[in-house]
Amino acid sequence: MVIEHCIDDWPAYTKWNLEYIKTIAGDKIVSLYDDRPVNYKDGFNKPHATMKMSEYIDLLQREPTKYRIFLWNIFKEVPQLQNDFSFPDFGLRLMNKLPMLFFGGKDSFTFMHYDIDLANIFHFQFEGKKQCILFDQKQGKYLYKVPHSLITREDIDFGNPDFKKWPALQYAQGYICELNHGEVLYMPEGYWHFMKYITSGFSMSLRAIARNPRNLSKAIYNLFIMRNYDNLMRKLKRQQWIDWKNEQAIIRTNKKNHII
Ligand SMILES: O=C(O)CCC(=O)C(=O)O
Ligand SMILES: [Fe+2]
Repeated sequence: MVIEHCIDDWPAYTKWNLEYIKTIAGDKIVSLYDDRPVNYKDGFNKPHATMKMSEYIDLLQREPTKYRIFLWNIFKEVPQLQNDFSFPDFGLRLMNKLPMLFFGGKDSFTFMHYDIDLANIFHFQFEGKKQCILFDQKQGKYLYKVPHSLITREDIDFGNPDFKKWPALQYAQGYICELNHGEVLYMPEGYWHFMKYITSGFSMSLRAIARNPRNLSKAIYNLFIMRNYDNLMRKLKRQQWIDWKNEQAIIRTNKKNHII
């Protein structure tokens, strides 16, 4: 699932690093996520802080930080960056309006999740190194997934899982890889993914719409119903709703796997 040497001819392959992004987009204000647990006061997948991009890059270069940029469509703000890469022909129709950048500090991680639109994702690594752990959809029943969400229990450390605390995890069969400069990770539609930044760095995702009709209908459900329902319940039931979902993650996983 890791493709090598596929972007060696892109200008971005040699040009794009943190220093370059700082010179070209340093004055932009960016939204940042950290690893705090979901709180009812936040909307569905909402950021936790903002910073000037130049300050954020200084931080990334200076010290480990939990702050990440998740899904930044930088190309809307700095369109000339689009000249540095092309949309490769992977046999899937890539959505060219939605190239997204992801940044993170050393030791930060992106929680285990699948993408709301169950897209096919091509994840291009520019600066830094990250560890990626992937599971197909069928493994979902072992992962303590939180109902009405796209994530698993946030207190599971997928980089070093505690099988005593989370026994169902030992049945999950997944993939693990390290992604380096210039490499591309292909994540088939609906795959669960967890990413840990081994060093600070950044990457870009290109996506192609789900082709399996079941995945496509799930995407439509997630985008138009699940997300709104979850937001509504946060307003009505507050932290109780979040706590109930987290409890259900355990109850349902145990039940499915006959764990008492
Ligand atoms: O790189 C990351 O932090 C997360 C990437 C991701 O979730 C994605 O490409 O869909
Ligand atoms: Fe993702």
